Amino acid sequence: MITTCVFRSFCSQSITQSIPALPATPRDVLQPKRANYGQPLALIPQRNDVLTVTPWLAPIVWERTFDPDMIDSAYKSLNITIATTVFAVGKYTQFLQDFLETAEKYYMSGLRVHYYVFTDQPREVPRVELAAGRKISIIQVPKYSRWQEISLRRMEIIERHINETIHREADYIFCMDVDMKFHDRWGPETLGTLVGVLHPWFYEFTRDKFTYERRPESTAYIPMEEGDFYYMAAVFGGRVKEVHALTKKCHEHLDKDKSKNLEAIWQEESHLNWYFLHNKPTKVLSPEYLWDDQKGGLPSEIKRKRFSAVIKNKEAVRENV
Ligand code: 5GW
Ligand code: MN
Repeated sequence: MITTCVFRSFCSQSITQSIPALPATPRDVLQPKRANYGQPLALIPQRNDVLTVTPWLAPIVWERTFDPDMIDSAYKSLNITIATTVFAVGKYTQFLQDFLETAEKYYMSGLRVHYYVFTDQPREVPRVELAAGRKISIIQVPKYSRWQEISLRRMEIIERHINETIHREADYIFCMDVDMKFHDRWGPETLGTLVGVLHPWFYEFTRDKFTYERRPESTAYIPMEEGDFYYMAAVFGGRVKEVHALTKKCHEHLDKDKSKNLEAIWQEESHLNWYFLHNKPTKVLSPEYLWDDQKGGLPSEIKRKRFSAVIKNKEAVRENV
């Protein structure tokens, strides 16, 4: 008994003393303004048809696993900025209008968003009316001669740009493909330290069917008996510092492979999957957040199509292939 008491008084004293040194309330402590929401019931799962938490206890975000009003009210008061990068090189500038217009309608409504458009033709970036608190920066990038370079260089360019400006200008970042449209709410329920999205063509398969890089010589190598999910590279995100670490490591690995004349089977997507296997995402988004219009009708587990790849005429938009 005496030992416990001594320990307690020692403990509380040292906690009191250390309070001034503690950082301010971290941004992921949520303080929603509303009190009158439906009670979460410990014996009633929100979903019984899908996995809603990973084995490392990261939530998997599906419709009905969160209360959108509560999430909105909790994030509104945090005053955060979400950087959003998108590449539009060559003929891909034609996707910008729909991407930006639908983002203004559905993406992070009511929050500060800073779009970074990387393009070889700044004049082709359409003028889209932005809501209050939202802005767009246009960054000129070279037009690479091989199409693979565009996707390979994205990691390097994002890494450099986070270093140069984004780290000062934003709290969170999402990096997205441009051949996409928003169709429904994409809100702050998607924010987390490190965020990956389930690939809409692979979420029903076992790991041996995933198109990971299978050659041991590559830095993206994943053996058959390893792997959690197959993540799609069309979206990844998180806290700016974490995404900087991700792009830095993937860039490093892309260069290392290149020096051995290797190119991973799905370029940066293979490296992203390696990264997420070894650095588990703290939040995983369901394929609601990354659908593909080519998949046609929605299966019953997909209650909402929030963001989806448009059907593109690859011959018409892709040069140098
Ligand atoms: C990509 C593949 C072959 C030839 C060209 C490209 C390409 C990609 C391009 O010419 N310009 C360009 O800006 N990109 C960027 O890379 C776009 O942001 C695009 O969304 C992203 C990934 O390429 P995608 O969307 O063609 O790849 P998939 O796998 O989604 O079809
Ligand atoms: Mn795409």
